[in-house]
Amino acid sequence: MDINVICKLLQLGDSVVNCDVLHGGNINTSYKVTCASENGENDYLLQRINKNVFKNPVGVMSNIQKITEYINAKPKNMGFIALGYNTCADGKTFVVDENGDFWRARQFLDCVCFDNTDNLKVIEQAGIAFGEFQYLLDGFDASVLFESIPYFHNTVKRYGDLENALIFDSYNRKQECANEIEFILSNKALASKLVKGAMRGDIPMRVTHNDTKCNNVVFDKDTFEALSVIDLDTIMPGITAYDFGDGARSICCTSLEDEKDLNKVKFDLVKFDAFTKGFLHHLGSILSKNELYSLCDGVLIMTIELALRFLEDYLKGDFYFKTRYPKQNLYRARCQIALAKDIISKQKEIEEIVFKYSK
Ligand code: GN1
Ligand code: MG
Repeated sequence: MDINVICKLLQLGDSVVNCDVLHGGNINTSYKVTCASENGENDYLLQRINKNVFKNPVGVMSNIQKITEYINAKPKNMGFIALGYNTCADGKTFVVDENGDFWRARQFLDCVCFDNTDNLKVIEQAGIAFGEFQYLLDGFDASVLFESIPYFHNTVKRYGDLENALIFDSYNRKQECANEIEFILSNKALASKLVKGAMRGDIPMRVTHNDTKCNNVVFDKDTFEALSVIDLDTIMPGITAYDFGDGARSICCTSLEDEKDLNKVKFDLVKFDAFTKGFLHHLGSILSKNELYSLCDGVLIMTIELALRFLEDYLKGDFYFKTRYPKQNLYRARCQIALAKDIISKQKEIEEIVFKYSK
């Protein structure tokens, strides 16, 4: 099925005037399409869902629909919106092509996104966006959601997967990563702390975004105020520390995710202060003491988890994350490890900042 037909089925317009590939996410394939109809031209974000990663795209789209309807039905909170997808004539929010690929589209916002930023206002706004998202979902019945990627942040399962990859070493890459493997394996007990706390019931389950990196927030291009969080594919039951930790490791890092000069990779406490202030702005008032402590652990654990995921993907021949050049996953893993080491040296300050902003 060509793009013209897909856009028509998604009711974006009569014809496609322009189509550009967007490079941003590591998972789905995204395009900016301009479609013409009798009302003029409109821009949309058109995406092909990665079916290798999302085995149940219908479940993913159903989760997104439920969540966005729930948030948008609430009295507007700081102008925050949840972005839903366009519907076809049959009411579905996706089209399936002859290859079994799922396509979806939504309005293309005239806004800005950052892979990385030093602007503290933007960072606080990113914290507000992710915190607010979870705050607005407090009370949502998580049992109606599909698990879009089972065991996504389950570090116990992820260590098992890494250990299997090490046994097979199918691409003969193990030796080259000896130091990285050693660091990750030596942190196994610590990295399992959140999952075990959740399993014991010490940390409550909520509805979490689960992919809170910097470029999954969109900002007003003039005021830099957060407009919305995007990339809602991984919304699932989870614990707050996943979102807080993943956001902190992404947003408070001083470098890009595949920086080669590891001396440039640091955890910036000034950025962390701004991010935490935003994240806990409303959410802080509903979190328990255990949850607040878990946030501090989350920063380190989510960093180690992502290092493990990049490394495992490298060992398995780069089948999961999109890569733009050879060894990118290895560089990504090294970068997260350098960040984790810096986070370990700043644990005390991290705790002080979290408790400063908890009410
Ligand atoms: C992926 O799709 P994107 O680029 O926003 C990944 C996240 C990782 C991130 C690292 C579904 O996010 O878990 O933290 O790359 N998403 C999925 O850059 O695996
Ligand atoms: Mg993304």
